[in-house]
Amino acid sequence: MSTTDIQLDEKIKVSITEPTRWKVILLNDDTTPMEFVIGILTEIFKHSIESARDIMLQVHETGSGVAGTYSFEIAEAKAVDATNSARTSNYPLQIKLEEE
Ligand code: TYC
Repeated sequence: MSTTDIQLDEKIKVSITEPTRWKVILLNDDTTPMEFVIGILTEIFKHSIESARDIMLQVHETGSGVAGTYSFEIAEAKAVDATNSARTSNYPLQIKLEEE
């Protein structure tokens, strides 16, 4: 028995694309308390109190603001967590995902 080495003369083209990132966007409403939104931003989106307050005020004053940017799976999980938390407290907080 003998083994034979075969030389393959092929070029393999590898193309890698970066996975797209998704923005988690908070929308303003008239009911959800400011302190509750700050809590969502610190607990789920891991912002400092100062940064959470800035984002909350941006949403309050302009209608929307970015809580964070993540892979789709993480963005979706955080949006679901935040929405569940709001619904548990009967707040109408709306969140949307937007591709960067
Ligand atoms: N506008 C709300 C209020 O005055 C506060 C608020 C901020 C609500 C951000 C939602 O995503 C939001 N209580």
